[in-house]
Amino acid sequence: MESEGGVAPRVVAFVDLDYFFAQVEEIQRPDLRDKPVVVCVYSGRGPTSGVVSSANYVARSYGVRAGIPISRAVRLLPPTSAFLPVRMQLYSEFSSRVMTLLREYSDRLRVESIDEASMDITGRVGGDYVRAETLAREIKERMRQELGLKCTIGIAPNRTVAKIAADLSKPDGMKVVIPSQVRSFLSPLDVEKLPGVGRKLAKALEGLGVRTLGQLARLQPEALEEVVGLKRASYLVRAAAGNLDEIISERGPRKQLSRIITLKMDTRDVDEILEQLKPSLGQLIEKMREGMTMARNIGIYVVTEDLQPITRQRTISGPISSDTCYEAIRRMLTELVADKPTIRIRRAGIRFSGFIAAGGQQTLTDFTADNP
Ligand code: DCP
Ligand code: CA
Ligand code: CA
Repeated sequence: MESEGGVAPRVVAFVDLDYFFAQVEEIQRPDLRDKPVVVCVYSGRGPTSGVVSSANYVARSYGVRAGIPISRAVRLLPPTSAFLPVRMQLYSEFSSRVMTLLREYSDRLRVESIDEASMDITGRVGGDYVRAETLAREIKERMRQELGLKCTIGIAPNRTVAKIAADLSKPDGMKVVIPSQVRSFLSPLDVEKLPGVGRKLAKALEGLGVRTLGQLARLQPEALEEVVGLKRASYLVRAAAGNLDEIISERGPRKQLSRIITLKMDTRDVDEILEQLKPSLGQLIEKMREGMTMARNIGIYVVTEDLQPITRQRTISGPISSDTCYEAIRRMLTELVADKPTIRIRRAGIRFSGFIAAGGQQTLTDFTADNP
């Protein structure tokens, strides 16, 4: 299949597992299958405090969604519904098996998150979109047979379009967008369908009269410069036109995630430091959620007024929440200033490490969030 330039378009498949955590729970307990199933991150504060992590489609028909408070899900759902605590270890093992299966079909595979992967299958199917569709059917069949999992697959000339195609075809779906149909496929879609365009940006675009990807694609990047900067603007315009040609690069699991700040003044006041670190902690936890990874270790990194670096670390023994992390950081800082009576701290940081690989190569058996 040749395009005008004489360069054969690539063939990219994007695989997203349906209602992943809840689906794995259904596989473990077939009696749950026709009931609302809600997988929850309990904060431990009260019997229903915390948020919903994943809901099966029965639960969604009652208005339950990932991210809503558990207490709200309890009010929305009938009493026969199953509320289950997250079991990251289990999902991580399923994810690994999925990625191993997908790797068999890929020239290159990129693990995007615990339940998503993009695959360059150009060579594998000889650039042929009909063969790509057959391959996708085979993947779906084997996932079902060997793992009991349903998934949705989008196929397109690039990763972004393949992801959008998958997003629009959930659950248990499949959508092939051949190169000549990319523009017409994207054009009528709402700008928010583009990965990375949230409510806020969509509102700003609406202010410029841009609601659809077709309108965005026709914009000069300069018109968006004020809103998002020129670099992001030209990225968005190209993405909306279906012209991004991102290389699907394999990448290993993340090793660490950290943020460091310079304090407003040198201090040894733990509460003051914690107050200033709070936004960084929120950002780090958000990042882990986005990547669907979980850390086993949390550490602090401080630089003293005479520029000495000091680190401390501990293992997180329980589900990660901002409360548990905040407490761990408080304890480490309190011990540190107690150990060093003259210390004054100039910079302070937080570091997460020891990530559970989402579909990666290692198996971790000592992650404790699963244990009640
Ligand atoms: N997840 C979470 N909290 C969120 C969003 C997701 O803990 N706010 C977890 C649970 C999900 C998994 O990540 O099962 C994958 O996220 P998806 O957004 O792909 O959601 P699902 O797989 O649950 O549903 P869908 O069928 O819509 O893909
Ligand atoms: Ca999913
Ligand atoms: Ca997903």
